[in-house]
Amino acid sequence: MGVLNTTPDSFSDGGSYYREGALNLGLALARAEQMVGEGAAIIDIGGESTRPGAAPVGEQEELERVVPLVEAIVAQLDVVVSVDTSTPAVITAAASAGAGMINDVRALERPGALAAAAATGLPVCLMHMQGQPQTMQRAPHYDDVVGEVRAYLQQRMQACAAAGIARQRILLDPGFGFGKTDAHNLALLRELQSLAPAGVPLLAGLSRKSMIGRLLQREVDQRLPGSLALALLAAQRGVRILRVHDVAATADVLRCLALVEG
Ligand code: 8Y7
Repeated sequence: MGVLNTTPDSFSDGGSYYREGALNLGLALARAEQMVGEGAAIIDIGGESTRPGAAPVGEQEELERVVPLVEAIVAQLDVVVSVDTSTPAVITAAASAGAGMINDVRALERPGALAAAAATGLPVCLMHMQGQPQTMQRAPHYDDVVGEVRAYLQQRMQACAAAGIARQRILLDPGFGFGKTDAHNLALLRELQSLAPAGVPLLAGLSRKSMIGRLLQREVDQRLPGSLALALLAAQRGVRILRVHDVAATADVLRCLALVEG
């Protein structure tokens, strides 16, 4: 899964596709096409920055960022478009525009999101987050991070089942860096295999994250080796979809793994 950030303030590629204050569809589409050529099977589009401390975005602005780009990618490229959103109106509009998956860092907890996602019939990724993006990294605390994340994901799967979202449509994600210290992230990485019930695929986002910055003392443009190492570890521990910025490099790593494992 290649990340295509349409927000002007993303930590890694913020504003790359903006010209004179407006999202440039051609630039964003070219980047999506490049990632598909490098091996991405899914393109994840987000219109609301979820990085720590990010300002919330209005529904109309999120719709205006996301919908035209979903339409353009679906029309031009043979790839599944995932929409990173928590907003019911965006879930509905993205599905109408041809999106193939919903990626919600709030695990469909916003009022109306479960019903909106159920009505689309699309697969959904449920991610764990402690707290809210503005404050989640202030003092994350768990008694048992692995047990609590596993229980939360289980509980959200049950909420989905009650709303009519079948288990076959669900992906789970521990949410690295979302209300977690480095120790929490490392514990979750060690125990990845135990987080999802059998048959429910795991998705993980580790690419360029600040935990790599802190653990290795690397600025955001120096985090590729750390990102690749964690991608490989995650894949070996059963993660089926990796959300990454560096598609070509990650694809090489996964190809090596596949060759060794036969
Ligand atoms: C994740 C994510 C982000 C992640 C899923 C970043 C939108 C922050 N991270 N979605 N989104 N999992 N499912 O560092 O880890 O890219 S945004």
